[in-house]
Amino acid sequence: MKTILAGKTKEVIIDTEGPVVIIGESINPTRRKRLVTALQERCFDYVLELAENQIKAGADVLDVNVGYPGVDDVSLLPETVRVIQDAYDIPLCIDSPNPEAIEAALKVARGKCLINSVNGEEASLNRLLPVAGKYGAAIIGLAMDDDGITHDPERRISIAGKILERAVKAGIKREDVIIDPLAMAVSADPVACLVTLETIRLAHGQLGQNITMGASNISFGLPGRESLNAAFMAIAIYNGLTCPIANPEKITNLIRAADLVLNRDDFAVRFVEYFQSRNQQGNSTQVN
Ligand code: THG
Repeated sequence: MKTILAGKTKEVIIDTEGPVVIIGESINPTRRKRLVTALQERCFDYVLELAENQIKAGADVLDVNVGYPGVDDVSLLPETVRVIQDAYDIPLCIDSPNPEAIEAALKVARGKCLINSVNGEEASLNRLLPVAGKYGAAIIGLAMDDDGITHDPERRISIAGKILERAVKAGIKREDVIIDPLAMAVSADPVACLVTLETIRLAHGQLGQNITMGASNISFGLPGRESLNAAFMAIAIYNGLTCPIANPEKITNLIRAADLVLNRDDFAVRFVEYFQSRNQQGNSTQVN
């Protein structure tokens, strides 16, 4: 199954059987004080720097989140979207808990965006599915609902299935629903990663949809975050994760390797090209 996103002109294909598509996470003010200050001052140079660094590192899509306490995201989210798309031809993942901000951003965005996110709560489905239909956007469906977050992978799958069914009823194509199994900090819950991994396996096998998640969430509060994220990422990809929201500056090496290991990179063409161009950029110490 293929989900197609687009920037001004550039298309990105997320294929359940294909190589991993990276959604860059860094345009997100959570724990990034400098971005909060820049956004408060409407100084977008830093946003563009984050965009460029992620694209250079292998991001195929950019997550755009401008949430900080007191923000007027109904005006700031579309403004940020416009600034990024004026500079880069890349599809965007519009990340906000505020449906009004999402709609305002979709109004100005070019191409085909990904809405981040819809969940199984009635209010969310009723508010956002028509918006997705109207603007022709794909959606991320979070596996949680009015009862909150369950630890049971089967129940997460039934919530994902409900979102899928409701989306299709609202006129959204099945392939335009990307499932988020929910990734949470393993420091707070020892089974958090296992529950997510099992949900991914079931979502891939039973629903057949593309699968995303905020992959760096799992390592909050721990040292060695890169190693932890890498271990989790590799297993998740094997189980069916196809388009993680992650930091490409840290995880692209592992993702290119995982695609090769899983026979999604014939004759290692993409792997070799990636590491050769990294070496030419002077990053040889990092990649050997
Ligand atoms: N699902 C969906 N969307 C999401 C999330 C999800 N959006 C937000 C979040 N979760 C995913 N995005 C991030 C962004 C940054 C970090 C984690 C998740 C992060 N940043 C580092 C930190 O906080 O220390 C700082 C940057 C870095 O390490 O480079 O961890 O679950 N659908």
